[in-house]
Amino acid sequence: MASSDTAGNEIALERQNAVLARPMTEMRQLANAVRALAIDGVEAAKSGHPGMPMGMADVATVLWTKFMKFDAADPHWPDRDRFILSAGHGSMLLYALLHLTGYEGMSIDDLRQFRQLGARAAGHPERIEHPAIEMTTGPLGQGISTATGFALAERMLAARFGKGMVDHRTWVIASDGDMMEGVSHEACAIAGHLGLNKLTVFYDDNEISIDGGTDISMTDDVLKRFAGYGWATRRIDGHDPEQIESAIRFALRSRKPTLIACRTIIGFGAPKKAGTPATHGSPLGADEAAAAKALLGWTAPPFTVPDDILAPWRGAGARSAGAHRAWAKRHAASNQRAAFDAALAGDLPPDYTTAMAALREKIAAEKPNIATRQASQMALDAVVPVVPEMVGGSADLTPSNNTFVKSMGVFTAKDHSGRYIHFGVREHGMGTTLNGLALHGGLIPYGGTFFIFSDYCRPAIRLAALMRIRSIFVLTHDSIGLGEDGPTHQPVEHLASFRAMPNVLVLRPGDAMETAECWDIALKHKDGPVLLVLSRQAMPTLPRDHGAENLSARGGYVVAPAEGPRRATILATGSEVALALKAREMLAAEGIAVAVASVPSFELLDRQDPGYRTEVLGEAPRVGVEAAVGFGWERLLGADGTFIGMHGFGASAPYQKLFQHFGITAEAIVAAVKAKL
Ligand SMILES: Cc1ncc(C[n+]2csc(CCOP(=O)(O)OP(=O)(O)O)c2C)c(N)n1
Ligand SMILES: [Mg+2]
Repeated sequence: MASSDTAGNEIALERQNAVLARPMTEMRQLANAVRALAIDGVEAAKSGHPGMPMGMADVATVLWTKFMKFDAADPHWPDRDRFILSAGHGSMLLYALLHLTGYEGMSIDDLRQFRQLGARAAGHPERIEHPAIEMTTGPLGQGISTATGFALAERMLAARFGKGMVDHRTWVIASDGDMMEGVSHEACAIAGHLGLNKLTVFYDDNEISIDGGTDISMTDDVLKRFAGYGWATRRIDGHDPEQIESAIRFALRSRKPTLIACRTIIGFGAPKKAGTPATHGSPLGADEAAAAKALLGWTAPPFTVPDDILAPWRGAGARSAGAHRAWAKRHAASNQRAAFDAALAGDLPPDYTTAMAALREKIAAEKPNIATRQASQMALDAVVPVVPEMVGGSADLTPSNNTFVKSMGVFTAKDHSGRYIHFGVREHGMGTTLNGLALHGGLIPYGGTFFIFSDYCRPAIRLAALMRIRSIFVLTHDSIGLGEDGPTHQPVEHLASFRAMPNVLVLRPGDAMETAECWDIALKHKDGPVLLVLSRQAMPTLPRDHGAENLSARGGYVVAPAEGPRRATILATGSEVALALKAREMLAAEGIAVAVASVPSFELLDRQDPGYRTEVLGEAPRVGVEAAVGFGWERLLGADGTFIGMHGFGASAPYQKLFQHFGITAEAIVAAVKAKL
């Protein structure tokens, strides 16, 4: 802990006394209700983080009672302002605000259940627990960075549907930890570059994190840093309602995103512990809790908000009901109403079905020998023009990821009509922005990078999975098949690691038709992120049924049956399906009949009934082939299966040489099958 702690604490207590010496106002009373509930929730749970809610109560109260546009009666109102508690450890702040403003589903009993099994008031805010929790937060940096996507979504939809339908703001509370996390640098740079002026971040500049004063690890000038990104900045006393108000008015007028650094005292009100890390993540304790309430002038019993304080809070919850009604009238009268509702529902338009069918016919007729990343481009060229909700981008790899469709146009600070985003070399910021776009509603976002750099955006993918949202990741250059760029660029463990992540759909198509099918699956998958894992190198069209059925949607299927009783099954994904087919021919020449199954998705195959699975996997010995590590393949191969793939990192060479070098060849498959007979 920092040696300066005791001195820091004394200074904080002096400041605290100076604030408390000011005459009591209704605004402070309202803020004290937040503080009291935060104290009570954490004391009851005997765990949690009281410091941040107590410190930021004044800022949050001014924002929620005077400025933020929301209607507690309808958390789904599409034109509501979005509020994101990036410092998710301060969850009691959000729960208290939801309760006080009168949202259904956040009663005093819910607050009493804080942090208990099944409680809506979970340890950190979880999107699936309450509709007014815009996103799940807790991993520092994610909230502030996802906010870029929320704010971008608002601009994109306003450009499409007009100000009468879409005109709202994104508000964030972020902490020191949020500022220290790298992803905030990436995403806030994107927000500044794109001039997302309706985004406002309140930085809880309390100079405290867990290990002590922030001076032990942080000398960044946060305001200068944000000014450098193209943000407007202000520094205020976070306990002075007038300064808070004036800073918010400044943000409302700003042509840039705005950072308001709020100097606050963590644990504000606690007579001994205020201003110290002790209030960050532990209950105050009965004595300090009682003393804090006394110091704040709060006399109500625990979990009780006096009527004269609850009434103005409930008034705040209904403050925008008139604006909501006016919006509903405009919405009802709009000739774009049907399109708007369909976009918000996330449904694909009827033209989509036609476009996808035409794409299938084209592939069936042309049987192109192309890389799946190119097949992905074909799919995007076909569907993007008829699905106006689709917005996409790449982390500076557009020509490699094949993610741009000409008719999209590029979104820039000056032109909001574009649907393509140049994220720059910022994979993590891209991931969080995609998540924000998906969370906002009305858009179907995708973003591209090399599969290897999924590592650089993994926390965003994990949060998308946890939140079950529709972010699509286009991940090209999927194996040693990328060749000369070598092992730094060659994923080996990534398929296994994402297959291990709950709620993620990993799709690795093996030809152009499967790629079209995987896009179809991705676009229809509404409840979790999808990873499209695509090759750099070309591969032949598979000799399969090219009818209307999406075979990939079953996760796996028999591409080529055994001619005769099945002696073995070769299972493969992506570029390795072609190798498996070659091995099948070689074996057939020797009179050994084997089936080849393509398995574009382990997860989808897993969901099929046992009868179908047996049809695909067969009862004969199994050989699995994938240019990646075999971890997890035992689920398909069983204890007796043989896996042919990678057993370590790759190398730099032309890719044909690499497949030879690492023994991922038709000959090796033939030998493995024979060894089983
Ligand atoms: C990515 C990530 N790393 C670490 C943590 C654990 N953690 C929770 S809060 C916190 C820092 C607390 O400091 P600050 O962000 O300033 O919050 P305050 O104590 O001021 O409320 C840390 C390291 C986390 N939640 N997320
Ligand atoms: Mg802090």
